[in-house]
Amino acid sequence: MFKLLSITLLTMMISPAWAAVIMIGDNDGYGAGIADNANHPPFTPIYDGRTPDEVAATNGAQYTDSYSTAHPGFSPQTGTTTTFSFTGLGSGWTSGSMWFDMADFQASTFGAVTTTYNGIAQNWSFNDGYPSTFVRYFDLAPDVITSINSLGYLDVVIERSGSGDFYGFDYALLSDNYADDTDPYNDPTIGVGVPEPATISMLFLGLALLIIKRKKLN
Ligand SMILES: [Ca+2]
Ligand SMILES: [Ca+2]
Ligand SMILES: [Ca+2]
Repeated sequence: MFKLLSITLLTMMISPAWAAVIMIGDNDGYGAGIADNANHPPFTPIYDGRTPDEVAATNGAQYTDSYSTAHPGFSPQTGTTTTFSFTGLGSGWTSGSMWFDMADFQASTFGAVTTTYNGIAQNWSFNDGYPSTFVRYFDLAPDVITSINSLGYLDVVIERSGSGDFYGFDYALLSDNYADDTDPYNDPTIGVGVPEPATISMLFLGLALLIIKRKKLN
């Protein structure tokens, strides 16, 4: 019994299951408390509501809470890309889904961005209009799951050489479940997340106590 419990605890500790949700950006309403799935006050042509941490980030959080600063200039910028990098994903993925809290995508008016997940083309021809925020949800296709397992990461690359659209992100989020929440109006970041270090410490403490107890019984 103790062995079983110990194995269970060990499995919980090494399993990526609780790291199932990774969020880039902090969902603070574009740095200005702007609501999801709503009209927002007009952004200035180059809006920058980033915190110093977000400005310094290298995982894509530097592209949140900004509007057109991710792609500087007022016309299509060949070669400028926005990359959200989800790293340390391991190789045990069997399903996955993503959310993007985005603002003001206008593909028909200004041209669609070219977006890839680990180099695999995605259709990002969104027409949410202006001034509109929208939380969008996707299941990941099997080829994307395969690429995560072979690379151990997921790079979402958004390239604007064919688009003059200005847009923004509040966050990008990756889960290792399909259909974790198919309701785009239900904030997926509520009630989920990576456990605090204290939780991990408690698990180690629990395992240690079990081992000690078992030794006493032997
Ligand atoms: Ca939001
Ligand atoms: Ca923020
Ligand atoms: Ca736009």
